[in-house]
Amino acid sequence: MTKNIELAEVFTNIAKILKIQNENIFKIRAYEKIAETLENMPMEIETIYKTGKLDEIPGVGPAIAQKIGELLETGKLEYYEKLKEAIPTGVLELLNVPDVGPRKAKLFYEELGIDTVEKLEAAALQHQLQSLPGMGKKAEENILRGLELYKKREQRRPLGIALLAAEGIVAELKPLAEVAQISIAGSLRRRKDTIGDIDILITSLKPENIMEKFVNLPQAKEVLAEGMTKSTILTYQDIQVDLRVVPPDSFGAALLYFTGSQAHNIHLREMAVKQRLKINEYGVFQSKDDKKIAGENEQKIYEILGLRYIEPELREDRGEIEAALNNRLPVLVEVDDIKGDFHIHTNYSDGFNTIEEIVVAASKRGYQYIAITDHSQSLHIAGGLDEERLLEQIKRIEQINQSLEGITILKGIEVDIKSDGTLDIPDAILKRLDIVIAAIHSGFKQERKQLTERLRKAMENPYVDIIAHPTGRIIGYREAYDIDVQEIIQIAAQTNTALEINASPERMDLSDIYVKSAREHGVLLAIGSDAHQISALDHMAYGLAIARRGWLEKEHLLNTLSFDKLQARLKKK
Ligand code: DGT
Ligand code: CA
Ligand code: CA
Repeated sequence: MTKNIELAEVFTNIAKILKIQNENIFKIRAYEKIAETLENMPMEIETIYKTGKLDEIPGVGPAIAQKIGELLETGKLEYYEKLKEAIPTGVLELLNVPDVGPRKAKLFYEELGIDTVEKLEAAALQHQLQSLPGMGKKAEENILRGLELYKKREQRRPLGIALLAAEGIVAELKPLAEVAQISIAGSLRRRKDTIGDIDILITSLKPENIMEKFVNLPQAKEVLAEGMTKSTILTYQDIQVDLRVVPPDSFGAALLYFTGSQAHNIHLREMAVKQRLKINEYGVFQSKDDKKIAGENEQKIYEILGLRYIEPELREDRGEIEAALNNRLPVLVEVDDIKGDFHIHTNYSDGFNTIEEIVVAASKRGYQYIAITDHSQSLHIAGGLDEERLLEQIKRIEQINQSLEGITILKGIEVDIKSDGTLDIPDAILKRLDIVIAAIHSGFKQERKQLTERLRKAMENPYVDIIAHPTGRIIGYREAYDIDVQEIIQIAAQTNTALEINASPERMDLSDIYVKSAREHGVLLAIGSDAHQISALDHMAYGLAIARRGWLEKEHLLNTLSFDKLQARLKKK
C-alpha cells in the first residue's frame, strides 16, 4: 500500500509542477489520473510490476510505465528531480491553499520567494501580496480566508481517505495470532463525512505483541503514544490512529463506547442510571453489587437498556434512541438495494474511460442502469459537450444499448446552470435525454438570494430530474455556496425534483442532516458517484453512508428503483 501512495505522491507533484509551468492540460491530466488510480488500487503496484502487467492498469502507457519502473527500481525519478529544480516542493503545497492556483503560486514564488505556507501567511499578513501584478486588496483577503480553511482541513479528513487508510492498517493487524477480534470504531464506524482520527479496537489476551506490531507498521511515520492497551501513531498521510486493546469479554461494551458518538453514549448512560445500571467500556454492571451483566456483545447491551439495535450510522443522538425505544427505527437502505448510478463522466468530457468500459464495470457491480452525465459546453476546462457532441453521444449510447443485456445506459447530461438560472443546453435537446442532472459550476460568490433563485429556476425546468452536488462544498477547499438549503429542499418538494447525494469523497454533498430533512419533506434523493474513472464507481459506498446517516430507507432513494419503475418515475416530472 505504502508504495502505491508514495508513487501517487510523485505523480501528483509532477502534475502540480506542470500546472505551475502552464504545460499541456492532457499531459497534466495523465499524471493526475495515474495518481488517483494508484491511490485507489487494492493491489500492490510492485506486485503488478514484477508480473509485467503494468500496461493493464488504465492510464498506463509506455511513458508512465517507464517512470513507475524507474521509481520502483531506483527509488528515484530523474524527470521529477529535474522538475523540482525549477519549482521546489514547498511551492506545491501552496496549491493546497484555497484561492491559490498555479498562476498565483508561480507569482508568489518568483516575486517574493514564497516557498512555504507559513511564508505565504506572513506575506499576506504584512500586506505584501496586494501590490503584486493581478492581485489587490480583495484578492489578498481571499487568500487569508483560504489559509483559515487550509488550517481547518489539516484537522479533518474526508471519509474516503480515512477509510482506505484504516482498512490498510486492519489488514496488517488482523492476521496476528494474538488478535481475537478487530473492528474500526469512532466516527469512521459511524461513517461520518469527515474524520478527526481513526479509532481501531482489538480484543486480545496478549496485547504486547499487537502494540509492538502497531507502532512498527510501515504506515507509521511517528509514534505519538505507546502503552500496553492504548497507542497512537501518525501515518505518512498525517492521519492519527488510536488503537485500543481490551479483553474479549469486553468487546461489545468497548465497541459501543469507542464508536460513540459521545452524545449518543451520554444519552445511553443516563438511561442506564435510571435502571440502576452502570455502563462503561468494560461492560454493563448492576449498581447495587457491581455484578457484570453484559459486555461481550453490543446488541445485548442495547437489549438490556430496552432498545432495538441501533446501526452505527444513526448514533448521533438525533432521535435514534427514542426511535429505538418505540420500535420506530428506520430500516436503512443497504448496498444490495442499489440498482444504479446517476452521475458518471466519460472521455466525451473530462472522464477517463469510454462508455463501453464503464458499462462493463457497472454491470459487474450488478447495476440495472447507469446514467452517463458528461459536462455541458459552459465547462470548457472539462471539455463540456456542445449540442452537436451531445447528439453524437446520444446516438452512440443508443447503439451500445442495443447490444447490452441486463443493464441499460440512460442518456444524460450534467447540464450547467448559468448565472441567470438558465441552462446551457436548450430544452428541445434536454427533452431527448432520459435523465438530466443540473448543477452550478461557476459564479458561486453570488448573493444568497440570487443563488437560491438560480436553483429554483433550474428546478422549475420540466426536464431537470436531479440537482447535482446541491451546496457545492469541497471538503477543505471550498465552503458551500451561500444558499438557503431548507428553501431548496422545499422547492425540490414542490417541483418534484430529486436532490443528489454526491458520493465523491471530497464533496459528500448533500450532507447527512440535510438528507434527513429532505426525507422529512418528501424529497427523493439520488446517489451519484460522480465517477471520472471506473475505480471511482466504488465511491457509491460513501454516498450510501450519507444516505444511511440521513435515515433513508429504500423508498427514499431513486437508486433503489428497478429499471422499469425508474423509467416510469422519470417520465412523471
Ligand atoms: P472524530 O475522531 O473527531 O472524527 O470523532 P470520534 O467520534 O471518532 O471521536 P474520538 O476519536 O475522539 O473518540 C472516539 C469515541 O470514543 C467517541 O465517539 C466516543 C468515545 N469517547 C471518547 N472520549 C470520550 C469521552 O470523554 N466521553 C465519552 N462518553 N465518550 C468518549
Ligand atoms: Ca476518531
Ligand atoms: Ca480517537
